[in-house]
Amino acid sequence: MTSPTTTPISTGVTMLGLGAMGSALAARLLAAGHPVTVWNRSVGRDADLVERGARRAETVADAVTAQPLIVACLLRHPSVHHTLDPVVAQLRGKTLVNLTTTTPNEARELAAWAAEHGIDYLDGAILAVPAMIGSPGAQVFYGGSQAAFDQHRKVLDTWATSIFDGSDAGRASLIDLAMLSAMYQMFAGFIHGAAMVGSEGMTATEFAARTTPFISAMTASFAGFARIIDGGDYAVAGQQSLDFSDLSYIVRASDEQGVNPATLAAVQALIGRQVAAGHGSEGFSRIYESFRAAEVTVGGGRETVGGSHDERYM
Ligand code: FVH
Repeated sequence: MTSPTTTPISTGVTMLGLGAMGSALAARLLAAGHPVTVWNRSVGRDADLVERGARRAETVADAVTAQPLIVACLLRHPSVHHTLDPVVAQLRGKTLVNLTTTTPNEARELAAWAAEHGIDYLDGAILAVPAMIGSPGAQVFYGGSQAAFDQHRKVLDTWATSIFDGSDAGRASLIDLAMLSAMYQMFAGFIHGAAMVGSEGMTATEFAARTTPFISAMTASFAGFARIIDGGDYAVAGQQSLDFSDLSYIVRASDEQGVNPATLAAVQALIGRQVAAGHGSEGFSRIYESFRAAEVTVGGGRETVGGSHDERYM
């Protein structure tokens, strides 16, 4: 006798926010066979999803009562409160996965708000563009409720590789924004270089072709910098010293070409601060110390010194 087969029940998901990313997430859920309810602040963005099988909710209240798992993919932190505060009573007992980009502290604020109202909260940070959703290169970092992560892992994995970064709801955002900071500063560096050679007629396309292999090779240095930063000894032998890394000649060259050297001048200022403090013979990763806000010991703990931006970092 054969045992009866059971059809796995797919979790029903409500998607709040149907911008480029919310629509991609909802489409992927539909493709994976999940019942999906959709809501968007302004009308007309759900037509394609409804055609593919999503159920349109006319109001946020209708949307959050329709399914056990609520996913928000809105613009910024205020839009989450703007959307969810009026329906907080209906959210009690549900799971909220917030994929809206926020700062770490904003994510923690939302987690505290959710806890106060009996909502299981998971904060997510998406490392992908909409076209990557459902493909192997996409990643989403999560922080907050481990129970929510474990229970809904199957849903989360339809979008991307899911990585749980612990119970601190702000941690996923912190890692995400730190990675974006690295990326944007690299992009700005490339564009500054393109402006330098562009001042004498080289196209950005040619500069990209010349620069890409070099910069790709340079990323291999990250691991070495990281070892020194984590070890805390910036004087380890065999490194290029900060004295050697003086960038003022590149700043001057940029200026001479009529190209704003602001990004590089900022790096030079970080170097200069460490050289002025007597660390010129140490390695480039010493500028890590220039990034850290001044701290004082208060009652056995560390506390950031208040005051203006310049007072804290310069
Ligand atoms: N798109 C991307 O590549 C990035 C990848 C990394 C993660 N981000 C974050 O995802 C959030 C949503 O991004 P998006 O690309 O979907 O953004 P938009 O296409 O601009 O759609 C924004 C949606 O938010 C709704 N919205 C805005 N303000 C409010 C509000 N006050 N109340 C309710 N909803 C609001 C907006 O609605 P509407 O303008 O159509 O009425 C859209 O649905 C975002 O955090 C990225 O940082 C994406």
